[in-house]
Amino acid sequence: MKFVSGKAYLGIIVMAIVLAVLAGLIWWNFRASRLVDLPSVPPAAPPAEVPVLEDIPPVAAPALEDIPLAVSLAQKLEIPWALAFLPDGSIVFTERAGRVRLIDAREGLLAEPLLTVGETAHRGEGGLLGIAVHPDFTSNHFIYLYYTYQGSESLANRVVRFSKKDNALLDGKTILDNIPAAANHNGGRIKFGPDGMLYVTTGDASLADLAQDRDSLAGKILRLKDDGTIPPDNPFPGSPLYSLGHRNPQGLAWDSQGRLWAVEHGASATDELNLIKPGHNYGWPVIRGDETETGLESPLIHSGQETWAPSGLTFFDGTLFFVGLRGQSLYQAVIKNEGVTLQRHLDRNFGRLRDVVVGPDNMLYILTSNRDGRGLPAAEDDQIIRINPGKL
Ligand SMILES: [Ca+2]
Repeated sequence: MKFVSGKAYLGIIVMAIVLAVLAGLIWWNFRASRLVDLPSVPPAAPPAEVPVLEDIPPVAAPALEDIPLAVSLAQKLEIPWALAFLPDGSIVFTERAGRVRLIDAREGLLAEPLLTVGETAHRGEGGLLGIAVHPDFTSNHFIYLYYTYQGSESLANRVVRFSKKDNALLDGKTILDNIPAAANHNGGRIKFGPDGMLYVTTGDASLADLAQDRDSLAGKILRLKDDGTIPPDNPFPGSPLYSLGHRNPQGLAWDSQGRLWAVEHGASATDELNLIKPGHNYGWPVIRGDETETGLESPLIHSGQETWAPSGLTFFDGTLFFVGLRGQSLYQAVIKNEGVTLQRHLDRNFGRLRDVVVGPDNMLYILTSNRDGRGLPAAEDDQIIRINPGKL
């Protein structure tokens, strides 16, 4: 067509304008919907409270005065019992009903447990208790648990080794079994020592005399290789026993000299802090408090008529820290040549406390135990709380 009438030309221009406006509207609508689709708040930053090991400068000099005394890292947990750090700064912890959970160094607390131990017998003080991370976790991915289960004839405790793969614990292998159990006095703390051996605390299972019986695993501190076999240099050849005469020890820690310390629940009071020597007998139920007897070790300090109900124990900056359930405090035991002085921190600030661990950031991590049937839980309980020891 050679000729376009003025009217038709005008029509084309109007059509072009309409199309352009429509295209603009569609583009604007597209842009608008993209904007609407973006998160209204920035993506959740990795929780600053959980440090990532590699992010910590080699000569870590945290400005302690800039870090609050207490930061809650996780809330509404169900009776957390023990926690341990993975090499990347993540935290693994147990909940007594049978769950192993993870606070990922970048993603925070995962809703799904790494593992639910279906056979956990969560009765009285029993249940899923201790957790330990193998010193060579980076290469073997081993995580160890201590838990109560219903055996064929009675309750028993066992230590089981798992392999962590992605966000699961797999391939459970029992490495120590038939530890006497009961509703009360199950021990349950497991930790690797500086010698690479796995140390296990057991309670007397409410049968006090078992603590003096060298053929019973009850009322002892045990020492095992990482596969559960007995180290050749144990004090009693062929036996996993490292020390005996314990009532209900639930805290283990090594000081800077490599010495092993333990705390245990006394009978109604006289809770104990002991320096553990291989093959020694810590006296339960023969002696208690200040009593002495040849061949038996008296505690370095005990709580007298008070009750600490001590559980987790850790060594930090030249002193021992342990937490108390009934005592509802973080206790600091300063060891000097002439003896031990005890200081009390966080007195009833967070209720009952079950474990304390030093993190890779030189902060203390504590677990509350207010939902264990003996506390007065707040809405946020139970919690994992990071404590700045510089502000105690
Ligand atoms: Ca004792």
